Amino acid sequence: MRVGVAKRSFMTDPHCGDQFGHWRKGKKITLCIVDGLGHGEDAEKAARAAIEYVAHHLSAPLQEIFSGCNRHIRNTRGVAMGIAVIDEDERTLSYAGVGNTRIKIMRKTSSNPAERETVHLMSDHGIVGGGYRKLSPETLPFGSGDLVFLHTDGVKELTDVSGYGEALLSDVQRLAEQIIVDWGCDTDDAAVLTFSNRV
Ligand SMILES: [Mn+2]
Repeated sequence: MRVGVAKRSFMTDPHCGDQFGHWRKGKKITLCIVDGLGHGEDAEKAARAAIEYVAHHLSAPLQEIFSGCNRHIRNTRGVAMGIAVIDEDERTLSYAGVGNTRIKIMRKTSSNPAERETVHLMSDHGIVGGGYRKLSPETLPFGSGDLVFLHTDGVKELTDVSGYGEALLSDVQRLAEQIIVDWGCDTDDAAVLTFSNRV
């Protein structure tokens, strides 16, 4: 898979409340980022419970994954969670999120394939495990050469990789590590997951 991941714990704590998962099932790729509330052991417990739930429900629609996970981890302190599902047949990316995890999509523009435009999608308010009012999944075209990254709020919202150059952008593992170095906050756990749609 063309996935890169990087994370860093607050104060180099052995426990990290930020976790991620990525899975392929047939022509569908699921990318998930989770931020357990706060940090430390209980945050990690909540985040791991959420990832495990998602891993066992990859075929379910996003609405069901979120509502099922919300019930399943209600005895934890809860998490923010974002999930992107890439459908290789349809050439689409669908996203839904609850809480303050973020997603950025960098798509090649049709007018100039050397250029990329950045698209942000919104997450809904709430806490998975603590309740949320609504979930608003969105789907958009996601073609060859497009990039996506999901990150927690331990990575600055204003993260801008447009200056990184094609060599770094095409090496998703290095890209993930560089994002943590350049845009990670020292005040919280930080995690990023990058995916490149190279075909
Ligand atoms: Mn956080």
